Amino acid sequence: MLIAITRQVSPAIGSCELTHLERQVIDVSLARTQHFQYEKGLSALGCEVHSLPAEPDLPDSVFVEDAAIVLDELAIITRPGASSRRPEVASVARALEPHRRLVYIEAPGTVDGGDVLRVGKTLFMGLSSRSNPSALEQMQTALHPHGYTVRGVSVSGCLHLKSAVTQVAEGTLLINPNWVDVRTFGDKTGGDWKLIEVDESEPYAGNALLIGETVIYPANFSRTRQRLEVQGISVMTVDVSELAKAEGAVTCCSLVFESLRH
Ligand code: CIR
Repeated sequence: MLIAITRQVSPAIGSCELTHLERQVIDVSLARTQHFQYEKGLSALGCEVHSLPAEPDLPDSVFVEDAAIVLDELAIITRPGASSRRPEVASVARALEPHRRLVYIEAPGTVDGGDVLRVGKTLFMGLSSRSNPSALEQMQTALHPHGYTVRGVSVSGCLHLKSAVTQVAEGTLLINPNWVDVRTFGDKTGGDWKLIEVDESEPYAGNALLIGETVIYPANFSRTRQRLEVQGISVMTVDVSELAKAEGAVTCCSLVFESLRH
């Protein structure tokens, strides 16, 4: 069974961190409605949704993805790059504790979960304004014994690696070639990953959340969505326009993992 940890939208979301976007007014009530629809999408795809209560003092806390990286063997509790976001991790760690052994990233390491793309036993980690080589090294040390390879990847023009590239099907990645070097993903043992590029007019369209064989995907990227559907990928759209104003997208709002408890 899949578990999805989410967190309700903070009433303070209007004071979120912003790196590449101009601040716009966020309609908190609409953001909550959209977030609820997103949670319904997760449930419809078979996830048991564990929704944490809103954190009134933590504007970005709806973006739970950044607080942890959950693998079958353990969960890495991150040390987010933005200091305003560091208090978010304690409650996420508590929520994960019944499910996984926890390993903490220590200072001076910083990493946001949004920078970590897992494809099979390889983790690509964006070396962004949020995630640094010390955290990369700590991840390598923690994960190597479990057979994972952790590779640093340069990203530019976007907040996180997963703003630029995400997995949309077995062996297939959706990618914005202007934000990350496509050659990084050109080789894998046993053959290449198939790459689908976002439509040029939709630079933010690279973030999709794969659950089973369906992707949860923002409603406003119709051109890129067509590219996915032409490849036979099943797409469930959700309107996340208010969360997008906070520089968040669909992967950011959940931590999805297999329940190992019976
Ligand atoms: C931030 O700047 O940290 C938030 N406003 C947005 C975080 C989005 N998270 C993600 O893409 N994983």
